[in-house]
Amino acid sequence: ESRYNPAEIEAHWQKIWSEQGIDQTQTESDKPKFYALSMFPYPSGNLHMGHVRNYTITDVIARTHRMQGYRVLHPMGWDAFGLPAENAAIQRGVHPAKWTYENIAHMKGQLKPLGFSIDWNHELATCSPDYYKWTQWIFLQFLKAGLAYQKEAAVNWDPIDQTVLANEQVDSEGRSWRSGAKVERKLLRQWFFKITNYAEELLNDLDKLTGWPERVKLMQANWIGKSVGAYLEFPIVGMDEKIGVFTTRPDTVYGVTYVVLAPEHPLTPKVTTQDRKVAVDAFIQEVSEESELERTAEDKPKRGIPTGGKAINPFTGEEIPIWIADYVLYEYGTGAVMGVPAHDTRDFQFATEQKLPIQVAIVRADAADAKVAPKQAYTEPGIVVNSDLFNGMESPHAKEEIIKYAERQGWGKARIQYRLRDWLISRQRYWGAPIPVIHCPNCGIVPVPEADLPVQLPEDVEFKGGRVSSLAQLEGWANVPCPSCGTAAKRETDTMDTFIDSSWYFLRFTDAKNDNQVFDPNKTNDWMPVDQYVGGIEHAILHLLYSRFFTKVLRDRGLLNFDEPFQRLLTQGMVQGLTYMNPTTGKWIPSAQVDPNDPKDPETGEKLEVSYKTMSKSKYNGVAPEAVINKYGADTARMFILFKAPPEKDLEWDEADVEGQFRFLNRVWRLVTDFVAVKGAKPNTPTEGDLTKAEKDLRRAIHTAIKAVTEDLGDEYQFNTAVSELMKLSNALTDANCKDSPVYVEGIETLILMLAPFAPHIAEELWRQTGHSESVHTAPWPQYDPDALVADEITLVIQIMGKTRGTVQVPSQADKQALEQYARESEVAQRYLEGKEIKKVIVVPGKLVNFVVG
Ligand code: ANZ
Ligand code: ZN
Repeated sequence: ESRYNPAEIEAHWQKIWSEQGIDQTQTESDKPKFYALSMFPYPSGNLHMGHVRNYTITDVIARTHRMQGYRVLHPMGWDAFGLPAENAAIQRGVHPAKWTYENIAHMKGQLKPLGFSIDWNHELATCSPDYYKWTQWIFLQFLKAGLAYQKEAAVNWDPIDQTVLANEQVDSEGRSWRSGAKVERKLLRQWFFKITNYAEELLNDLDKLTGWPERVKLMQANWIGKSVGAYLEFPIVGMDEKIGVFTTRPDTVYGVTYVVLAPEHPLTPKVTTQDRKVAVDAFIQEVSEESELERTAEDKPKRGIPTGGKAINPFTGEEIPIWIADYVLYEYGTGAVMGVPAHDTRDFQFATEQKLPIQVAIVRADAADAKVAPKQAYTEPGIVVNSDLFNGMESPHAKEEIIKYAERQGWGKARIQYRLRDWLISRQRYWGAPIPVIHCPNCGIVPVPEADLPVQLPEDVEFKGGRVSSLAQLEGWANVPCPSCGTAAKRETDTMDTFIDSSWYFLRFTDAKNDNQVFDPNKTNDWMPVDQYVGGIEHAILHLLYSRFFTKVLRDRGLLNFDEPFQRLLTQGMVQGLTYMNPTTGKWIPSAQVDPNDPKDPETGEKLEVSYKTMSKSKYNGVAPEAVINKYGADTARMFILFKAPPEKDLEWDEADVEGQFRFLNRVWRLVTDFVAVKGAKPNTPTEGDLTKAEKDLRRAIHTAIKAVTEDLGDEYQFNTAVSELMKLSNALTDANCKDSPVYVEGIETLILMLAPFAPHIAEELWRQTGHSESVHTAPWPQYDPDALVADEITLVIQIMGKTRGTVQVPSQADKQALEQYARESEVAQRYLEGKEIKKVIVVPGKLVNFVVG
C-alpha cells in the first residue's frame, strides 16, 4: 500500500497544472465572472506566514468559485517601489532595481510550492516601466481634471532620509517612523491630489459596501470626518480684517469669551501687540517643535498665550481677547476657533487654567437659568439662554436660526467641514514613479506628452553619503527642452507616493499586458469590481480610501462604469507565534533556547512569560513557511491555517494542530487508497432503487456534509467549520457498513471534491486514483439532495424527573402521542418506572420525553 507522500505529489501536480494551464483565467463569457484578489505584497525578500494565510484564504475562495461554475480571475503582482529597496541599496551597494527583482524572483519561488491557483500571465510589478508608464499617464489625467496641483505646504521633513513624511509616519514624540530623526516642519512646494473633492461621495458610498466589515467602514468615515456647522467671522478691533472660525455649535455663540488662533495662523503676527511680540514669537517656536499628536492629546494641559489683540463678537458687540494656543490646529477648518468654555471641554480646560471668563449659553432642558459658574463644560444640546433673540430655543433649532441671522447680517454662513485633507503625493526619493511634468520658465508647468511616457528612472544612480541620490541630485537628468516652446527647462524631480501605484493595480490586473492603453475598459468593466478582496486591517484606511478615490476619478474620466472597486472585503487576522519574554528585562527569548515545559531564561534562570504574539523578527516567534512545507507539505499547512481559526480572527500557530491536520490527510489517503485497492478505479454511478438503512444513513451524512460545507464556503467564509464537516464525513465513511455500495463511491468522491479547494494536491491525486482523467479542479461542485437529508429515525431522550436515563430510536414522523407511547414502552422507562406512579409526562417533539413520578 502506498504512503501519503506530499513532497512527491505536490511537485508532480504543480508541474502538470502549469503545463495544462489549469490556473489560467477562463474567458468563456457565458459563465458569471468572479474576481478574487489578495492585497499584493511588497517584495521585501521573504514570504512570511501572514502572506501564506492571506493567499490561502483567497485561493480557497477562487478554487471554490471555479468549481461552482464561475470564470475566475485570480492574479498576483508586486508593490515594488518604496524605501526599503533604497536602504538595501545603500547597505549592500546594489541598485534598487536589482534588489527588487531578485526579491521578486525569490518570493515567487516561495509562492509556487504552496499550490495557489494564480494566473501568472497577469503578473505585474509597479516598478517596471511598462507599469509606471501608466501610473504616469493616470497622473496626467488627474492634472487634466484639475485634481493634481502644487502648493506650498508646511510638511514633516525627515532630515536623515531627506524626504517629506506623511503625518502617519511621525510618532507621538515627533520622530520619523523609519529613521528615528526628529522631524522638522518645513515649507515646501509639493504636489497634491484633490481627494477632498470626493469627500462627500467617499463618505456616502460607504453605504453601498454591504460586503465590508463595519469597523473598516467606520474607520473610513472617521478619517473623512464630516462636520456640519457654520463659518462665522469676528472683526478685529482697530483693523480692517476678520477672524473666520469654523464651529459645529453656532447655538453657543453668545457664550464666546475669547477667540483662539493657531500659532501658525497668518493673522497671528498682525494681531499681536508690540508688548506681546517677544513672548508670542517664543511660544510659536515652542509649538513648532510639537507634533500634531502631542498638540491634540486629550490628557495634556492646553498651552497658550494672549496676543494683546481684541476681536468683536458680532452677536453681542462685546470685545473679547485674541489668544493663540497649541490645541488649535492650523490645518483644520479655518485654523481659528471661537472659545466657548461653558460648552466645550477643551475650551473649559483652557479657560480655567488661563482664568478666562466662562459664559453660559445653553442649559439642560429641565434646569433653571444658570447664574453660577459651572464646574465643567455642558456639551450636550439643550435650551438656549442669555442669547437675546434666541432665548428659549432648542439647540438644533437655534443653530438654524443663528446661521440664518448671521447670513442676513453678513457675519457668516452654514458650512460643512471635512477632516480629510488633500493627499500630499510628492516624495523626494529615487525609487518611485517620476512625476511626469516639466517646469518651463515661459510656459510654467507642462505635462510630458503622452507619446514620451514613461519618464524613465535614470539607471546610473549613485549611493552617496549613506543614501541613494534623489532625482534632484542627478546631474543632467532633469535638463530637457520644454515640449511646448523648446526653451531649456527642468523635469520635475519628485517621485510619486507609492500608495499611488497600489491605487489602481487591481484595474491593471484585468489587462496587465496592454502596451497601448492603461487598460481596455471593456475588459476592466467586465471583471471589476473585485468580488472578494482579502488583506490586512493595516490597510483599512489609506490604501482602501485612495483606491476608492482613483476608481471614482477614472469613472468620471469615462474609463470605468462602476463606483466602488471592492465589492466585498475580508480583513484577515494576524498569525501569532509562541513567544517567551523575560518579565524583568523585557527581552524576547528565541524559542529554540527554551524548554517549552519549563520556560526559563537560559542566562538568568528566571521564569519566562509565555504568550502568543504576532509573528515578527524582533520577537523570534516566526515560523518559516518552508519549514512547514518541507515537513508536512503545503496541503497540511493550508488545512491548518483554514481550520485553526475563522479568517478574520488571529491565529495561534500550534505545531500539534498542524500535526493533527497532517494525520487527517493521512486518514483520507488511506480511506481512498483502501477503497481503490478493493474496488479498482471505478467511477461514480447514480444511486438508484431501494437503499438499505446503512446506505440511507451514509447518504444522509454525505448530503448533510455537502449542504454544510457549501454554506460554510458561502457568504461568511467559515473555513474552520467546513474543515470540521469534512472530518465528519471522513469518519462517516470509515464507519460505514456499506463499503461495496454505490453510495460509498458517492461518499468517497464527494469527500475528494470538497477537499479540493482546501488541499488541492492530495485531492487531485486521489481523484485521479479513483479513475478520473480530468482534473478535480475543473469538476463541478457537488449539489445536495434535500430528500437525502430527511432522517427516517430520530434519537429520543428518555428522562425521569428531568434526569436523562437513556435513549430510544423512534420513527421521525411520530407525533406527540406516539412519542409518549414509544417512551413508555422503552426498556429504559420500564426499568426506572417499575412500581412508580406516573404523575405527568412532558413531551418535547423531536427531542425528549420526561416522566414526572410520585
Ligand atoms: C465653538 C464650540 C462650542 C465648539 C462648543 C464645540 C463645542 P469637529 O467635530 O471635529 O469638526 N475647532 C474648529 N477648528 C479647530 C481647529 N483648527 N483646531 C482645534 N479645534 C477646532 O469639531 C469642530 C469644533 O472643533 C468646532 O466647534 C471648534 O470648536 C473646534 F460648545 O466651536 B467649536
Ligand atoms: Zn515652454
